[in-house]
Amino acid sequence: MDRIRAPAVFSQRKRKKEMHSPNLSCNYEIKFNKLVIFIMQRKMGVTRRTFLMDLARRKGFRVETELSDSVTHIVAENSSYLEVLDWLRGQAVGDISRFELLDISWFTACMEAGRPVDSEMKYRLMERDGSPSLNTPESEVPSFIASNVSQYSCQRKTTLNNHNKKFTDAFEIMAENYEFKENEVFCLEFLRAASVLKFLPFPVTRMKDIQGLPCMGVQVRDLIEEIIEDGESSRARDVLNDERYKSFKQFTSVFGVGVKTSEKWYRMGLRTLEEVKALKTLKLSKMQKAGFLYYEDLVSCVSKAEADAVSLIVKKAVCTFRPDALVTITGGFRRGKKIGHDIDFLITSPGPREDAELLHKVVDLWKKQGLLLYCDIIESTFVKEQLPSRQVDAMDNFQKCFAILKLYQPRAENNSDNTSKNFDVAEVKDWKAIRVDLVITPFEQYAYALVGWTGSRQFGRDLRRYATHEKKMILDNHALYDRRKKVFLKAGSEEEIFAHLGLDYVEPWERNA
Ligand code: DCT
Ligand code: MG
Repeated sequence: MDRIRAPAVFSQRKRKKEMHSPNLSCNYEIKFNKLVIFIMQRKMGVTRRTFLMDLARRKGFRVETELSDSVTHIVAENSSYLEVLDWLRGQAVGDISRFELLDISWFTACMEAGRPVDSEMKYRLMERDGSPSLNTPESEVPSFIASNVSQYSCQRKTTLNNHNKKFTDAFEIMAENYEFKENEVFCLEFLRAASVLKFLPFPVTRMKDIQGLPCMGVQVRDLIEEIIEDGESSRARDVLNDERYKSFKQFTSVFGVGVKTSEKWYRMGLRTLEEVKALKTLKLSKMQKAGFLYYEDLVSCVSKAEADAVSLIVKKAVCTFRPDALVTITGGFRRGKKIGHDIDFLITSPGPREDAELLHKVVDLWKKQGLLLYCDIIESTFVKEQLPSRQVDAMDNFQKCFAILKLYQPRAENNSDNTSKNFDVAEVKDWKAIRVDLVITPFEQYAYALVGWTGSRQFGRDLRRYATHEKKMILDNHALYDRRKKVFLKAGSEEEIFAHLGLDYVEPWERNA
């Protein structure tokens, strides 16, 4: 329904606009008479479409605002052949076969050339992608159509089977460097590109393989080209050798140290963690002190087996006080990862209100049991009926606890005749410090919290972006708000949330965007 309605709404608005700015469509000389272009607004938006239409007109192309009888070429972005057909059928334009259906990459090539380029196979929207990579396993070819890949990772199913690690690793280094420089735009550009390549069902071996894919900006393409040609990226290598990057990487590896603190330390002339530790006058927060104290344990990743063991500890403690509580492991482990930097848990119990004391009771129990190495409880700041946050990376308002737990590790079986070595055994540290996040959610917000805390971060960002830009809704870890209808949409399961957004359900292990 929306698909059909959107262009009509647009054309009215557009008509009004054109009345006030006549040269937008009329005043350029038409150089190329043989083709008449129509650009679909679907998945493109009004602003970009207006810009592209004007660009083409300035270059002498004939571009129609409406889908008139004279149109010969239809250009679509991020849309598959079937989606375009579906839309066309709703337009009642008669014989559809008279149109050339083309991807935006054809249009871009025309603009670059300053003249119409042949509508070769690679630009045409077809039921099947005509130019799969040579390396593409046969079985995976039919399901992959470049122009079908959505710019939103919540419309892509991304498992942990990454065929393009050498590219995505380089992108993530670049993104991290931009994060350290607090350049969010470039950081996100590389994270989005990494996410698209993680989704590809084949390894990229030539530039043609990325044709038609979203999120492939100039910087990204340069890096891909370099890696294809040289096997690695000199720009990513330069970042790895950069003094500032190296210091920030070390500093932020400490629990409680973020970009702001790293910046401060770097400006003070500090470069390594040894230098930070040696500076006895430096004021550290309670969190950072714990970060240094358990540094070795915390930088070594948490395994799935350790996550399962901690899960038992958490469930046991929570159920001591609330036997009906639901404790769910979220984060990377719920997405099927075998290692993580921490373990994330969501805790809820049926009933109209959450139990604000539960977290305190659990933590006190661990203190008594000698299992709690560090804990910072943040109380809930959620206000009933508050609109979801529009900030894509905003922290949610749940009551939560950032903790470090002591996980006793099964000691390797010693020989039974080892009694004389009791002294040595006592010296051996038989536990590991593990970072644990506990989040308490009211029962009716649980599904939203689960989607948010399952991640990946990129998947969550894109879900929120999709809700805002495609659905006029606002999504956060607490709720989904429909701005048109001015109502909160309730959901008792993750499936219902995807359905509210009009999205196919994506399983947790397919959210590794
Ligand atoms: N998250 C969130 N709000 C926060 C922090 C995190 O919604 N304030 C979401 C994003 C991903 C998920 O929770 C888990 O976060 P992390 O533990 O940082 O990520 P991860 O995917 O579990 O990765 P890792 O294996 O490194 O822990
Ligand atoms: Mg995690």
